[in-house]
Amino acid sequence: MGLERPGAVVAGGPWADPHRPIYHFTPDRDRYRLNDPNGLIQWKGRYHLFYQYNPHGPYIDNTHWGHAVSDDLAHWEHLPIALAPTPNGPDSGGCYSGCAVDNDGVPTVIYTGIDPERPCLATGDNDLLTWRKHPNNPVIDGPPDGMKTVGFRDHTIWREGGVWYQVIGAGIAGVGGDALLYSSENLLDWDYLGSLMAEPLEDRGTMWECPDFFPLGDRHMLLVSRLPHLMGGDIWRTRVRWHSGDFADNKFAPDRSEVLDAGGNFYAPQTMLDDAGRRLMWGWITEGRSRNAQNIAGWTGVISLPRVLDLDGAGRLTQAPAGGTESLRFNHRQVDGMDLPAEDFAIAGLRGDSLEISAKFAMEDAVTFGLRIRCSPDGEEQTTIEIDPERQTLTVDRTTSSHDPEALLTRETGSLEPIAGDQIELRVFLDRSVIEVFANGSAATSRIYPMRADSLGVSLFADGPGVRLKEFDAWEMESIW
Ligand code: DQQ
Repeated sequence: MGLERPGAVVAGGPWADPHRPIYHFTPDRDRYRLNDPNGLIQWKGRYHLFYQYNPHGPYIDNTHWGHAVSDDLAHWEHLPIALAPTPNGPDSGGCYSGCAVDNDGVPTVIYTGIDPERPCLATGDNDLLTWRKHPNNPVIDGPPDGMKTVGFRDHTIWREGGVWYQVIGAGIAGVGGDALLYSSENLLDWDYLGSLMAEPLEDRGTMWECPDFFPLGDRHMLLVSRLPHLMGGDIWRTRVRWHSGDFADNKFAPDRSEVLDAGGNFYAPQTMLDDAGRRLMWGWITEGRSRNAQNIAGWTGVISLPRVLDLDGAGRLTQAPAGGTESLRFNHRQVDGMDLPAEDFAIAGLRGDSLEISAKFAMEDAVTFGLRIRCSPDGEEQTTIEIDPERQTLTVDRTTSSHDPEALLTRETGSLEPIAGDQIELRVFLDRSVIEVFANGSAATSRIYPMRADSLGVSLFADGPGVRLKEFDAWEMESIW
């Protein structure tokens, strides 16, 4: 039984594409590209999501800021485009990534106008529906005097002691990525204060995209989407890293640094503090199929579910789903507690391409175990979420996810911390081609493109005895549209 290539399947437009998620945010268009989340802000109680957007096709060009709003972090209402390039303006080449702040009641965004890359400012009306670009744009003329850059873009802004601070991502030619710190009294006139970093990091890559800098617990956190190489005109993206450390006298001194997401498709995240005091993060879920397949599908890019960031007792950054999507659940399935047999154990009656799965395991022995999803009955296509207690890793293995030769078929591994009592709590959000996995505070985000219409099964597995399934719940998920 076979589906044809996506090109043939999507004849009815992108919503007919079987790989298009139904409960993750994507724009309401026939042809578009979405990438970074931008300008995240809770305004008058509502969550606003802006995002990098080409409303004309699935490729990066003529970048706008799309806009959507949500009350429950699950359902989104599409709003009119917020920013579009102004011909002959400082953003004529595109409105690249940036952030939003509340300037004493005036919603204000700072973004990168290109080309060249320069910070620009716009203010919104009280409903954030129309935006006015400031006549003084760009608000910073260019990189600091004498600094030769390969990149000078993306912004994070906060206010402290009545002063605004801004960090801009940079790539210093021949040196590497950096985060440049500025201050201002009015968001318009900015003074350069030097690198945010107390000491240069060892492995800086070539450019730091989308820096995000914020306090969390008693630490400061810097998220960086680091570009290591430019390959053949295309960008070879690496994983996002988090750094934690102290921030004093305008210098950040990180003493810990780790990969943010263990999967292969999470990039350019941005955070915001919500009214409840939660540090929420959204990221761009990138593609794992060929450009040709994206062009045929007509769309590219997904926004992740929101995640709550925290620090655990050992100072590790933890991520957990922010919630809201519980209202989408239907067709609840449960499996009673049991010792997992040392073989694949298909869960009868549980099938689907849009599911939430929540499972708790207790480990008596260091045996690798986990879950397989989007399984065809004969196992030709399947994706494995694997926990290795000995190596303390979380892996998404998509080497057999699809028999489409153009789909990314890799195995991605990241670190996983055990919790008290050797228990693992797994939450899996499967949304057609999107998988977001949460396990004990670690996260892994990947894309898969099964081609068979019967690749819908779910099974548990253990490589030997010694794993107890304590709880297992699964639901099918409704569309948010
Ligand atoms: N995407 C934006 C840039 C940013 C990059 C352009 C990261 O501002 O550096 O769409 O994905």
